[in-house]
Amino acid sequence: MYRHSLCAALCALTLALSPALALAQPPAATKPAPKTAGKAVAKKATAGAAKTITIAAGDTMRFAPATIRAKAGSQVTVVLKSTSALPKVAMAHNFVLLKSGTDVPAFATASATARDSNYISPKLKAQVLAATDMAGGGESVTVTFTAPTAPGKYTFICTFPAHFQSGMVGILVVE
Ligand SMILES: [Cu+2]
Repeated sequence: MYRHSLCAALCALTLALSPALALAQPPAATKPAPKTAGKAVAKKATAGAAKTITIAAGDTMRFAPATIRAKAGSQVTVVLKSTSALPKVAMAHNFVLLKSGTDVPAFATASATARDSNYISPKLKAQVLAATDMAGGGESVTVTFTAPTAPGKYTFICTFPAHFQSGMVGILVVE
């Protein structure tokens, strides 16, 4: 009786474990998969410094958010989305990040009339760290750049005529 019940118990145990055993031993073909996944994760982690920041701007002529952050020397992608309901000729926005020490009002004034060069003053373009094209309502424009290596606050503006003067300005905090 004892033997019989022991056998029954063992058999039941074996039966209960067999699916688990089968699962614990994946077919050889699937073995490399976790390795590949591990590598992909490692790559992503290395490129983890890259950061995408989405900024919206509409007819109120404000960047939302107006303060963005990045690690010094990191890769940053800024996506500027215009939510304007007006025609592009009347309301377009860009993102222009300027070197520290730039005379921002002078840059904005000179660039507002530089329509042929995408509203970036050719004379002052050396002050630009990164700039997108102009985005009309419903459009998105993107720029990828390396954040300055010196921590600090960097100004970005929209150079569409009168927008900076209306308050379309923001700060990139490099930390
Ligand atoms: Cu604008």
